Amino acid sequence: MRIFSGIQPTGAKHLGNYIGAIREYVAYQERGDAFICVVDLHSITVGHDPRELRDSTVSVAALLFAAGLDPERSTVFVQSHVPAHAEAAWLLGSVTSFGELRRMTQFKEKAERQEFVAVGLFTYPVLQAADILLYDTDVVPVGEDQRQHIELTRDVAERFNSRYGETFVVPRVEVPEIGAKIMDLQEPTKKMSTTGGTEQGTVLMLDPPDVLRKKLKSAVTDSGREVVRGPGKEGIANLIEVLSVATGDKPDAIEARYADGGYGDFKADVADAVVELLRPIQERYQELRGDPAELERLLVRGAERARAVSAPVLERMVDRMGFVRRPSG
Ligand code: ATP
Ligand code: LTN
Repeated sequence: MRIFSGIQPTGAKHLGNYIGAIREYVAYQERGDAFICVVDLHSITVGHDPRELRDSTVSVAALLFAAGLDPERSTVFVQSHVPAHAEAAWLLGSVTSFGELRRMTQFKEKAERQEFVAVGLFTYPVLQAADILLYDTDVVPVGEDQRQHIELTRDVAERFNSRYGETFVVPRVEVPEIGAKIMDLQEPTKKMSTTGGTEQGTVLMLDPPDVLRKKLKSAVTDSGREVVRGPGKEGIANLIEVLSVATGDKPDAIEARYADGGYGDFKADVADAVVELLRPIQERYQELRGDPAELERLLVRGAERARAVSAPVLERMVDRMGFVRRPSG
């Protein structure tokens, strides 16, 4: 089984990214062949700072290895190192309609926050479809917010296959059962996000323990004292999911354990669990960042493997679409 997912090198990665996505990539490598791409070409679609892009690309790659992606089993690579992505995106642009892209909620939300709305922000999902389809991907693990983009990818793949003949594997989306949408701790009706959330409500994977504790203990809850999920209890429900993922205990068991013990002890336990969850990742991250030559070596190897797998798929696209065969070399 081939899995593929992408993560942007923008903003610091947060607990939602870890629980909804990164943790899943790591789990999937037990079941199949994982390709995880740091999507730098996507990250330039909203105004970016060139001085930061290089560092954040390497930082996110280091975080992926630190979180448990094993370079022997999985392929972690940088999107711009494999030019086939941009090329395939151009080709798929003719198999995707304006109307389809106009309906994408991520575009609508992000465009609203921009003064300058780049064409690249509009065609972002086409590049995402290219990422996925170039690897004959079976499963795309993502958080809930990406479901619509994967549905579009499926539609584009099916349309291409019916216009030009069987070319692509049609991938399926998988979102985790628990933690597919971690909420902002201060505004628990909005997803946790570095671009659209609150600073205090966004737990960063690299926040030091005292900051983690402070953010989690000051999470907005409700005026009750029952640790249960339910209407009006988004804040508590969110913390139950976080604790469930951090400890491996089922949400029902957590509700039973804290019953009506009040929020204080519960929040303190969530804070401790998150600190322990992130501690080993933070330690490995620091070690990796201390060895830039090794990181570079890992990314060179990742790019080589990604090129080898995607090249024949791009060939297939070019061929089916009727382009004159390319001179070799
Ligand atoms: P942000 O909202 O912070 O800008 P993002 O969603 O735009 O992040 P990425 O960092 O590329 O961009 O996301 C990587 C993965 O994390 C995606 O699969 C996405 O679905 C998932 N993800 C993002 N936010 C959350 C969240 N709050 N809960 C669960 N999963 C999330
Ligand atoms: N759009 C995604 C990032 C992304 C991705 C992908 C996810 C780019 N290419 C391919 C899965 C598969 C996001 O904003 N999180």
